[in-house]
Amino acid sequence: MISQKEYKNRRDTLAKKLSNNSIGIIYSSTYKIRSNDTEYPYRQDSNFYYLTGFKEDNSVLVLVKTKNLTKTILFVQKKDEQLELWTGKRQGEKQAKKRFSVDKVFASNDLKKRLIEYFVGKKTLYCDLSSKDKRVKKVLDQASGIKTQKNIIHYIREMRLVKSPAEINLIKKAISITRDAHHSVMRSKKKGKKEYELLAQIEYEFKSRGAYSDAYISIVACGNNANTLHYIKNNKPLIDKELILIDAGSEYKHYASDITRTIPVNGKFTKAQKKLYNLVLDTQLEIIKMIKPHVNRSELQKIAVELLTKGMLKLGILKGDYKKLIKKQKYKKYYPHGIGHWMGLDVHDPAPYINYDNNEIALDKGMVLTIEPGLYIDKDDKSVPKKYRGIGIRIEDDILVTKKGHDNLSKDIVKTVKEIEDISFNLLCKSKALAVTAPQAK
Ligand SMILES: [Mn+2]
Repeated sequence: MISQKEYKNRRDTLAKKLSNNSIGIIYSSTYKIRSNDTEYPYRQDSNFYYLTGFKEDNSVLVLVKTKNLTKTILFVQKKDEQLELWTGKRQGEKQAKKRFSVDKVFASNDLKKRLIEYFVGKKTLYCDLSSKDKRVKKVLDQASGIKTQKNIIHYIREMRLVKSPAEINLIKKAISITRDAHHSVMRSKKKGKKEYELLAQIEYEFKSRGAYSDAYISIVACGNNANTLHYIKNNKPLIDKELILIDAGSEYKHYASDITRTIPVNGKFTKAQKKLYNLVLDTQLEIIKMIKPHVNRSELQKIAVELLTKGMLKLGILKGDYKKLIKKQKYKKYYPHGIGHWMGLDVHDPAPYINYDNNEIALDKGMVLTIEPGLYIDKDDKSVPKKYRGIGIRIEDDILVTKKGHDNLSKDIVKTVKEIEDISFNLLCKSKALAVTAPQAK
């Protein structure tokens, strides 16, 4: 749980970054249409949620800063018995004022009228200038008298880089739910099923353990399908003796987890699969070992590239001179993506990677990132020994940077060849760390 005090502190921190005589406006997200008049499930905007903890749509946070005094105003949907009958209870102004420690709460309908008053004498308007939201365009028109416009999202993203203990707890909870889902799939019989049946199982495990949603569209990719990096069709049969790449993470109270495991359909790796798998795993373990404050993400990528290239040379996947292969980026055909990304309220957390001087932001205590090396060998790649073709492997964990090093938050999700084979044949049931916890309501 994130306390109201923490949300207030965040608003105070943001207000300090704004110039005097300015106004900042942050909108909730809107419903997105799926087809005709049905919508996708509502998900609050991460920046708005970060500053308020308020879940309702059609709401707006306004910061009015005069000299060194900032007033925070939340605009919420009015109570409406008739509409609430259809769409559920709303907080309304009174309740919201009690629960959320902002200075004032007004009805969203009054926003335009109130802004006229707030805009008087203001020199800077802070808004999400990169947004395509119609409401942002409208407010920019209304504020045409304000000289300077700045993107408020930059300031919020900076704040989101380092996670608080309360945020880390929610991420840990999301990961523990994800762990149980991956373990459940590892334990179950997969031969004869379709990819989407495993997806259904994962979604069932997420929801029955209190994660309302997944953090992104899960990938369940058997065999060569794993070589499509964002494979989300998930509709092919699971074929005996092939591997399944499963990239799936739950979202818990708006916080993401992002985990990939690659497991055999029949529970046992072939010799060739094992060799490729261990190359990716050894690389991942080496990279995780390097994580501590002051290390750059680009250093992690550099070492990953070196280790994977060396390994691929050994297996005969790449041929030639090691230095030339690195220089010519020959690894890119088989390892085309980055080593990882920030994670938090969004699975790809939009916190910055470079600072204002264009220098890379080094790792520091409280940052959370994924480490996810992979190797993808297309089934038709004739330059590679036949036994390795049609195999795609990625192994991904979520890592917290600590004062002296790191904490792999997903360390108890099984990962070695032996562990995966053992859990597949139910040989790991007794281990406490691996026990699937009983489903819980919330
Ligand atoms: Mn990821």
